[in-house]
Amino acid sequence: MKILVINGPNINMLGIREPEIYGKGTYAQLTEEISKKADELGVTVEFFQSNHEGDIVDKIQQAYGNFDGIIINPAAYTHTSIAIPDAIKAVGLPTVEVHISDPDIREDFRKISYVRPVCKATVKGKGFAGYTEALRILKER
Ligand code: CA2
Repeated sequence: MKILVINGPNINMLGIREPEIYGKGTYAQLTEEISKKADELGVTVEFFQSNHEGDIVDKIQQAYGNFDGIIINPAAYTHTSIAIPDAIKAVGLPTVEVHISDPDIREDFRKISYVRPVCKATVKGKGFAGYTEALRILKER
């Protein structure tokens, strides 16, 4: 089973600021943690992080026929992008939305997720562990 793990804008800056919201871990530590869990579950993972909406759309399209599922934290694009959920719908791959924090208990503008309706599940507010939970969800399907 091959899973594509996509992270959106500024996730590469984790650990540098706002540790009270996102924790102290860096993006490198995040990918390490996910890789370990993936090995345990016998799942192959590939990581992609971009600050550019169109690049994320391209990557989702390229996943068609090459991956069995997608884990995505679209970061700020969660609350603004229509192109990302359209791409997820277009490829038809089972997708789990992950957020490190819980956007629903933060500013009002974070309460809208355009991605949520096209995802099999949303895991939020569980820190880095949310990604490993998403792996389990996709594995169990
Ligand atoms: O909680 C999440 O995972 C978010 O997707 C993170 C996004 C935010 O825009 C979403 O509303 C919720 C932000 C990504 C990282 O932003 C940083 C901000 C300061 C320092 C480092 C990273």
